[in-house]
Amino acid sequence: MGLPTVISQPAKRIETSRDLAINGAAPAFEQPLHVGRPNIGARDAFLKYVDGIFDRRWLSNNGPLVQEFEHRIEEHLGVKHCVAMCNGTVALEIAIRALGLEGEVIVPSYTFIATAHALHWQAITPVFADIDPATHTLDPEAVRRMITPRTTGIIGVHLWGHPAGVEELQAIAGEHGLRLMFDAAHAFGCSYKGRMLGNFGECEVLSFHATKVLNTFEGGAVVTNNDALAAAMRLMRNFGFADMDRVIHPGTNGKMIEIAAAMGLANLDVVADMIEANRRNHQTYTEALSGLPGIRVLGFDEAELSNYHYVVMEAGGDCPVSRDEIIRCLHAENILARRYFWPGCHRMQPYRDLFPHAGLLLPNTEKVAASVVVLPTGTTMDTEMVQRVASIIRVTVGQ
Ligand code: T4K
Repeated sequence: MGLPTVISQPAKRIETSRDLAINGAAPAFEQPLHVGRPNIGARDAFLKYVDGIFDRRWLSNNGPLVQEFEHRIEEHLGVKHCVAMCNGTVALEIAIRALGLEGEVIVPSYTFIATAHALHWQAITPVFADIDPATHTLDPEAVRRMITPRTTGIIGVHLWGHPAGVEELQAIAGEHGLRLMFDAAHAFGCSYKGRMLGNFGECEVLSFHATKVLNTFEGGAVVTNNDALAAAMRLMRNFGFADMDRVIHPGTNGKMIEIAAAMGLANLDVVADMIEANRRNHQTYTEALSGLPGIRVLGFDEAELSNYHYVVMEAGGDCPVSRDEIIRCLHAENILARRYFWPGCHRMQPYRDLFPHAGLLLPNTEKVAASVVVLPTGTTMDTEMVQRVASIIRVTVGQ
């Protein structure tokens, strides 16, 4: 799609990248606005925890702060076990292994690549099922169509913090004797029917990566209400050691370190404020971008708790400019919006070579992946900044 809409409205062009090209003006924002700028909470509390780490000289291996962090997460989510790990990807790998998944496992292609890689890394075939374009999460009917005699499990992804068809997937898993787990990397602080995500399926995997609503620099966890599963994962994250000298299971090094737990604890104290900042920004974007042709900001169910951590805008249908043109304009203004999770895992390696025709079964994935723009939010963005970003988008689409 070309550029004529905006160019025909000179009074509104003042801040767009087209003007940069035309008159060399400075970008609208001097410093880049990032999607995923880390939330840094209670700095003094964090530094106090760090002093304690140095005083104790206990840096890793199931230290006291990791244990405290696990208890705080269990309380927060109302879940029986939190097994903290070094990152969300290793947490996925360990959960998959602890559940005994093998053969084929059904996952969405529209997710971060780690969901698929955690399977492939363990010689399990990720089978990509299509998504519901309204929520961007697995379409249960599409999941049914992908079941084969080799299928052993389903991994639903609560993408952007939207619950992933929890009851429908549970029913399918029950009917076919499949194991069900969730990738809840985006979903800390979100609920489904009044219960916190983290309590569904056989286990759920959280990410506490720097870019997530609650961060531990790098980190992750598996949460579960299943005692035996939690015990198996505790062994697996620590090389299979049952005690000082006794290894009773294959394992890896998936441990969270003390400094990461310190960051998590300090951030947990103020995570409600972070979520409130996200909610405000999301509302401002939604209002400021309403009524634009072909533009939709994904909403959240206001009856549930949500972390509002991703502001996801779709540009499609009768939008007069393409998604990529919008991204180009925003980047020229130093607004580093992202095309998550374009082009879909099935178009990334090794899956692209393994399943060259997968796209034929994934029409919604292809359409959504081609239309999403994820916008900057979080505690580093205030209402005025959000309004400026939105006004640049309005001008870019010619309104
Ligand atoms: N499942 C799902 C559904 C996931 O989304 C993820 C991770 C996982 C599983 C795996 O969990 P982890 O193993 O990561 O715990 C980022 C994150 O690295 C990744 O954690 C996240 N999903 C994914 C959605 O986003 P990129 O490729 O976007 O990272 P990058 O380096 O481009 O950073 C994003 C933006 O944040 C940049 O504009 C820069 C800014 N940034 C980043 C960092 C790390 C900062 O300003 N400061 C920072 O410290 O993947």
